[in-house]
Amino acid sequence: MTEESERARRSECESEFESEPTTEIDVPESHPRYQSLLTRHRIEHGVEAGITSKQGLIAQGRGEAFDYLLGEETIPSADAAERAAAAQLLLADHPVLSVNGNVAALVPDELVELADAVDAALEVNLFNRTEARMEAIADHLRAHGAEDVKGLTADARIPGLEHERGKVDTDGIYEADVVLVPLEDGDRAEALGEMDKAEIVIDLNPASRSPRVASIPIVDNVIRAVPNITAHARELADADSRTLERIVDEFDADEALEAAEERIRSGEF
Ligand code: PTJ
Repeated sequence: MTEESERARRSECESEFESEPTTEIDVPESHPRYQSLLTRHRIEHGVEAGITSKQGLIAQGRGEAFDYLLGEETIPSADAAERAAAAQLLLADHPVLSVNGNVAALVPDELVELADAVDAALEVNLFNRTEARMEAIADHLRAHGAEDVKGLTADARIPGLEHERGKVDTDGIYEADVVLVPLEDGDRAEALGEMDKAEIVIDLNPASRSPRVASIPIVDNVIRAVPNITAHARELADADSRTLERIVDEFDADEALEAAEERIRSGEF
């Protein structure tokens, strides 16, 4: 396939992706696996549209297994983490939401809404970075209402990170004081921590390195976590900074990770 025909194929898939309601799958909403099938459907379309990497399919499968064991619901410790994340984002001077190929396919509207609620920037940052995917994701976010999408300039590097995730924008992740990182691979989470940034990580696996190094680990599906952080942020919009700081200080990251692991191991819902 020539580069031109590949571009035409992707553009066809992308417009199909935009025009097709993401809830339109061939199973009724009453199906017990409806949410999980809808998520798969979105990821599959993300790959076809050149947004999600093929590795994103594997990551989704890993996530699904943990979500199944968590009961596919936001457990109380995750809700507390989502509230602390909202408070931390509202307190930030320069918050940035990092976007990869999985979250762009799964929660584009919800990311734009969260960015709006906490006045954060959106920055595309990919592990499997190609210019075509960077542009496809930025276009996709704009089609979902994002006004300013960062990540394409890539004029700064995260110190100590050799791979493509180290490429960031100076006025984005590089200068951010708080970064929300949904679905990460670990290395960058550690490197961002070393830059003294407060880091909020969403990952369904509580044993994964990225939630373990996060200031606020959220063990929940991005599909539930992102809109719930927005709901908390809207509810806390008029809170004063002392109240927000108290919410952040009272959150205990180790306790939240232990509670999630306990839920997964015990299987008690
Ligand atoms: O788009 P790119 O190029 O930046 O690549 C993104 C992926 C996700 C492919 C890349 O970061 C990767 O390979 O990640 P890993 O190492 O597979 O880790 C993904 C983590 O996210 C795993 O711990 C999964 O359990 C978790 N996960 C998967 N789906 C979800 C999830 N966590 C929350 N919500 C999900 N829907």
